[in-house]
Amino acid sequence: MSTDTAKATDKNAKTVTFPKSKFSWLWENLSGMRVLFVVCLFGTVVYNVMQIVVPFFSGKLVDEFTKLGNGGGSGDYSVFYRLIGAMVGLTLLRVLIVYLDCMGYELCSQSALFKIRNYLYNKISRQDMKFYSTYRTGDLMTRVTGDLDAVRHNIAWVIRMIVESFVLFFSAAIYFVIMDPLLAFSILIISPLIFFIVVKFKTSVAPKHTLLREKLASMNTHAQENISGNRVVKAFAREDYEINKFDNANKDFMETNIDTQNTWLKFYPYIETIADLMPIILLTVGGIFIINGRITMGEYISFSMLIWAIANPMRQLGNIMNEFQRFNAASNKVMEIYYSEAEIVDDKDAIAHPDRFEGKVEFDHVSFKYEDGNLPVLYDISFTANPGETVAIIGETGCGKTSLIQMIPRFYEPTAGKVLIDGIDVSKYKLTDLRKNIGLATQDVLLYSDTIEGNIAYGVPHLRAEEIVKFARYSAADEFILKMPEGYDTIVGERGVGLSGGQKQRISLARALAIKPSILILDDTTSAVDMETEKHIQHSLRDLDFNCTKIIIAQRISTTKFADKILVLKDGRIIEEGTHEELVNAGGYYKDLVELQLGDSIEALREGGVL
Ligand code: DUT
Ligand code: MG
Repeated sequence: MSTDTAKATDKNAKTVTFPKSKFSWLWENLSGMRVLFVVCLFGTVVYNVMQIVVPFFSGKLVDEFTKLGNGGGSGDYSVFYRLIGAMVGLTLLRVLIVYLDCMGYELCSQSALFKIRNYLYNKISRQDMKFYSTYRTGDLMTRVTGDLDAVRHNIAWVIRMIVESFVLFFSAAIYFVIMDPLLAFSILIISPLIFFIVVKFKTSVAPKHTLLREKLASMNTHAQENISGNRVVKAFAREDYEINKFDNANKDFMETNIDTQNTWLKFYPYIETIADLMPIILLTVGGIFIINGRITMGEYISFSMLIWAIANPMRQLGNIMNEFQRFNAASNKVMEIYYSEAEIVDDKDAIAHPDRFEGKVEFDHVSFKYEDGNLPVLYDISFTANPGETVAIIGETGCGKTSLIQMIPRFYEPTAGKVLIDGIDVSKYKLTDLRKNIGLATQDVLLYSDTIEGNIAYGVPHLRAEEIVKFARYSAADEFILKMPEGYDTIVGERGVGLSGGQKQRISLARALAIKPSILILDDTTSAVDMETEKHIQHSLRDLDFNCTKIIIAQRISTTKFADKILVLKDGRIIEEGTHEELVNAGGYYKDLVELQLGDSIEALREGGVL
């Protein structure tokens, strides 16, 4: 990790570079709490130095006690009591400092957690389509929960432990050196060995933490996909398969967890042996020094009471290193999102357009290819939808219809050519102004776990009740909504569970209409409604009480029939363009489609005994 940039290597060995090192990133997010954090660090130094002082007093106490015991010749009871008082006082003060210190760290870490989590959520919400097709939901959820908690833990515990270990070790070492350099030297000479072992441990455990983090994300993704896709699971009676899949992911995670924790066990015996050697050296060398009269009994007791302050930080190093590597792996994941930038953003001098658009939509030689796709999806598309016109797009599945309309609100950008609204390239408008003017009913409907009213008014939160009803009528939804137990106040379940496909489509249409868009885009929005309802919707769309250009993707001739212009798309190219009559007369793909669909209807009527 360099000082100004931090590099992270993910499982695909792709190196991600962040603009800041991990610690300056943490520092940035401790804003408002920095003074408290520094005070806490200082507190950690203080209470650990105090730990060293207690054995010092104990040593003095023993020496005083010995003098008193030897007939009290040179001993002084007042010194003795003062020493006891100082020890008790110091211990109580230390406990108080530790208590306040822990609270301080907790406060700092929670504040940073809150800040980063909000920032991440904001970042994720403002990302573009490419981001959402790159990251899986379960993985993103892991980043804002588990990973972020490892970051919090680093502030609240790991940093404290690092400071604690260093302060304890070095203050005890300094104390030892001052008391008796030779004895200190004979004990400390073996300590560098521990650092070698810990560095080796770090190298071996770091990739395991990265792997562990991946396994956790994978397990969460399994769970999330299984829960949100439960209807499919049930439909195919694949519960056992899904349970098994999760079981494997869970087992995989557990095994990686055990393996990671066991890594320390390989190093632990060496550390423990070295740490245990220290009291033995003290006993031997110290014993000889007492006999020689080089040190007093009290000094020996101070040494032996302090030997833990040298040995324990060494034992702790493994634990700290483990937690630090966990933080390392987790923070890479968090920082990746934290520093991610949406590619589709406002231009430097984006045009503000708070008012309605006239509604002229032009495609000017637009070609498009998904970044991860091999072949272009759209080739040289040019057409114009004039204000108030209805343009219908029809074509076989996978021919590029959805991809085409997604370029109007700039969900994706053309690889060549331009999309213009009112003569201006869509990339020049401010994104919010552009999107607020476009009403979109997507192909796969997503409703929120909210009331029907709340769902319809999603784009205009303070929409009046009668307006909501009006838009529901436009989309032929009013009737079935009124039949529901609580009418417009009925809460729809997650993703609209509890409604039929056609009902969901109609609410989604009402939601798109409610913003009174200057451009309305409907992506197969009436595919699941019956012919009669569709007719009603077509009728309403022609008689909207606001001006609106409509771009309608449809599979049915009944929908395209009244359009001002029909575009027939095939393999990403416009192969036919014109009105219903023109295209029928032209005798191409569209005419075949008309015959096919009418043929089907006639067939259906025959079968029904009507003909
Ligand atoms: N495609 C991608 N990545 C995506 C979405 C689609 O590579 O994220 C491909 C699949 C398909 C082509 O682009 O081969 C066109 O897809 P689109 O969704 O535009 O097709 P459609 O005309 O809307 O099909 P449907 O009628 O099934 O909705
Ligand atoms: Mg589509």
